[in-house]
Amino acid sequence: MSKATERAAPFLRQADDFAVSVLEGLSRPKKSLPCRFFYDAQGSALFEDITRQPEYYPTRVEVGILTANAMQMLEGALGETVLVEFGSGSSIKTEILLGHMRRLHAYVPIDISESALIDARERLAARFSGLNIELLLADFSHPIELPPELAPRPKLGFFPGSTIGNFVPAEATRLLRAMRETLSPRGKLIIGVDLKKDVRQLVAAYDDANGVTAAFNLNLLARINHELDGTFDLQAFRHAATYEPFEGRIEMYLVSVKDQDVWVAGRKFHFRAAETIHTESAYKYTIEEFHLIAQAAGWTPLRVWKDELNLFSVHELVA
Ligand code: AVJ
Repeated sequence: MSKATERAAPFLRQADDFAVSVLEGLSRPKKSLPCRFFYDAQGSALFEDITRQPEYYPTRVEVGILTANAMQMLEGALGETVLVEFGSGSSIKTEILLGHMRRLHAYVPIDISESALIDARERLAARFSGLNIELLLADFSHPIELPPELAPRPKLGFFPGSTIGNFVPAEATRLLRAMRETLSPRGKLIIGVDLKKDVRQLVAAYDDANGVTAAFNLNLLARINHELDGTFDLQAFRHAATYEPFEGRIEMYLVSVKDQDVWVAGRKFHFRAAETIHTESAYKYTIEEFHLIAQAAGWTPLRVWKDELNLFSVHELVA
């Protein structure tokens, strides 16, 4: 394989994954699209804008919990500790932890996006000169073998943002089991989990008055138009967010406002009026419910930190 093709491989793989997954998801009787595809450049910018909306409490509340409790969370993190972040540096949250880790052997962000890893390294190297940053291009939903010189060291995993909520409980358990294998032996995990609360507050967080979440959701159709020659009319779909109390999750949809045909990559898809495309689930847990998930994955929950309104939680798990 030529050097150029070798370099292009991860991107070609991702492009192929996008095309196959979109065509498969739109072919289902109940159409759906994987939420991981939200985060093209425009989607990532829109998500940053969502975190600034008054209704979207998770980010600012989690930042508050991390800021108030980082010293406790990092107790015992010795000079030989390796900080492993699942997902490339989540910017301010990672910086809060790194700012309290005077001595750290290495910071290892793991992501399937090479560009996100490179951005993370540039951003953090500028702020933390001398920090040993080792990028790992990998899919952390499977156990990852860390480099031999890191593996035997104490490892502190970091998985903020309640991204665990995007997985159905059985998948969340599988993901947490993979993380435990990656971090073992001598592994701990600091993980953010959004808590169950008043339904109106939950729904408002996924349907902000300024319409930024609506734009974030609709951007997925714009991405399909750009990358797969799609013909979605973004005026003919609308954003919807509901809370499913039995499942304990927010569900986001794009709703077709009329009968219409849409072409994607040369394939025709029919949408009936009011037909939906499921684009994301965000599970909300009680502390006890999340502990059951973590224990099913072989973790032992130790401490939990919450905000004073019990909106969000950060858990310490030990392998
Ligand atoms: C980045 C996955 C944690 O589920 O709350 C925000 C994504 N979706 N608003 C979440 C999201 C709609 C967010 N995560």
